[in-house]
Amino acid sequence: MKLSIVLSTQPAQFNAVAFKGDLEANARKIAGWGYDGVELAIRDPRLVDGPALLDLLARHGLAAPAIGTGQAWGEEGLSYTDPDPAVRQAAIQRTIDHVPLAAQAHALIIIGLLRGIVKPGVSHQQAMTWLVDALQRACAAAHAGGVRICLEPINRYETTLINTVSEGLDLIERVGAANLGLLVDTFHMNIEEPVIADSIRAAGDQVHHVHVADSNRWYPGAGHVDFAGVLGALAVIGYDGWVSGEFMPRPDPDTAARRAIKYLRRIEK
Ligand code: LER
Ligand code: MN
Repeated sequence: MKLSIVLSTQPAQFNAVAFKGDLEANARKIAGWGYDGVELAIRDPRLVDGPALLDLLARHGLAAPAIGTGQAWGEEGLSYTDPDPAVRQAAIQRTIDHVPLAAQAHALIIIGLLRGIVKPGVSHQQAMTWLVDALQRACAAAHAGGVRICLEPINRYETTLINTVSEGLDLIERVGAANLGLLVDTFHMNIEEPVIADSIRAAGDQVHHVHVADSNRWYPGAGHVDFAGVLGALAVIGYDGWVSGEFMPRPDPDTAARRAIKYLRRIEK
């Protein structure tokens, strides 16, 4: 199992990111604990020196399998489903801006909360139409760079647009882009899926990336998610992608990261 953990390239409000701040120090620690890579959380790729960042990670033997985009929603309010067309366009453009670094890093681009929420005065149907259109345009741009995009079902308390794996699979079909897949996150699945392992098996080869956090969004092993069942289902579908830790920095970032990898390495056997 290739294990990564979320690393933000800048300060961020999102609470399930354990590592932000000094990149060099964080990369050294993360590599030292045995992680194979980092999932980069990047608000605006135009503000990041991509080659220098990848060079820094390479010096620590770390891959960058995915780029998270949610900070553009959390910090700037960009989304695919905002009633203002300029905001929707900016969200699509922001996704396209991630493509060069994603191509260089061989990373997936994650669409989590950048899809947005159903804003007051907008129907769910209208928001879905905007979402499909945005994903089609983003996927076309990513395809030109050989990059895949993955859409993350997110629990009902954060958005009402695509909460479940089944809704995610329907959306992928509607978008019709070969480079669009799913990111499954065990925290969201614990809230929305009847049986997490069954949903992973149902998604099959559409699972392109995995986020792990326990039921309480602490590190795996701190709650009641059946991670042996999750890893078993990933093995059944022949998943050979990355498993990425996205959990709260509790009791502190270093302890959470160390306990997560220790636990996951123990149960993968
Ligand atoms: C992001 O990966 C996530 O899981 C969401 O809760 C917030 O974007
Ligand atoms: Mn997630």
